[in-house]
Amino acid sequence: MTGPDGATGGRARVFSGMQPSGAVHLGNLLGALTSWVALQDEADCVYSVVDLHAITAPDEHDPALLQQRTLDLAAVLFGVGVDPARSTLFVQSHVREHAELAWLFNCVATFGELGRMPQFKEKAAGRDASVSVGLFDYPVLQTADILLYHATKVPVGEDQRHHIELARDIGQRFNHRFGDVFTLPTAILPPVAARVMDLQDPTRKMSKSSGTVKGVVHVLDDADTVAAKFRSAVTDSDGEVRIDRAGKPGVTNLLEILAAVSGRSVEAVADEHAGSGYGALKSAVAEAVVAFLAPMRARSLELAEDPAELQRLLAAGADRAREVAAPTLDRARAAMGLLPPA
Ligand code: AQP
Repeated sequence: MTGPDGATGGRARVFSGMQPSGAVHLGNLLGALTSWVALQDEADCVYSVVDLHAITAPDEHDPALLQQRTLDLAAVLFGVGVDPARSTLFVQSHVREHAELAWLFNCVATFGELGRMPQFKEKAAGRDASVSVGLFDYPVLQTADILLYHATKVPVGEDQRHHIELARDIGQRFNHRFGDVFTLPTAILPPVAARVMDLQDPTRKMSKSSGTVKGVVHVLDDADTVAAKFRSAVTDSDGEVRIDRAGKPGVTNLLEILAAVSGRSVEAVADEHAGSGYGALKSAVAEAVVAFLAPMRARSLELAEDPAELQRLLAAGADRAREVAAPTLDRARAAMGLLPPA
């Protein structure tokens, strides 16, 4: 049975998005996608390839590459286990309600709160005057993405925590001023590997657009490439395997990755490897990651060979998404006093 928010059978609604801004990496997978897939068993899940977010990037915008990356990302999302029979997966720009609701929220969000977002500060660092307004406004569009679907849970990595809190604040302010339209969301972070670090610079998060070449492990990397990246991972010089996020970020990152891909706690993994050298630890992580990625990689590559089928699945997803998004937007427009078209 479908409820007023479009959720079926009284299940919780989940929303999350991923930008087609480069190849999907282990941070995206362990921070967010593993939860995306797991939540399908218990919730009504809506997932999106958020292409309107990808065009906020301060770097070059290549239209042909964006289209290719949008399809490539869809193939990986289905390949890692997003199931089109149980979940809705669509391209953000195919559901125009996202952009329109973002405008309404622009008139509720404040300049001050957006300026405090750590991700904007990082991405705009040193070039404030030349970054796009879109980059500044990114969290408002993200608020629209989430609130359009009445999502209560948003599975994301640690770097998105502030954006989800902002989405709550904007939703709450809207409801307070104009009446109860929106459900307030909560971020769902994984118990381990919520912030996977770059293997070459473990003080920085692994990233699609700003990572190092050898420090970012991609879901589509072959086994030899994965092994080589872990072999050259930067650690430290004291030679002791133990958890210490501040003092030993490289080793701790390896332990967290191993824990996440083997479904164990980071403490158990650290105990097991306490007497090992770094070389043995790196081999164990590489082996576990290769085994973890292999089936996802194979499925993603197979799906990428049939772009017409991907487009068909995405179009069906957009139709389903619109069924929830359109009435939500109508309620928001009415609450704000925008005259409905005759
Ligand atoms: N290093 C990470 N560790 C854990 N989770 C991560 N995520 C991103 N990096 C890590 C999570 O992956 C999802 C993807 O979000 P996005 O596509 O909006 O990109 P992002 O958060 O800005 O991360 P990227 O991969 O570094 O992309 P670019 O380079 O384009 O900015 C989110 O849930 C995020 O938390």
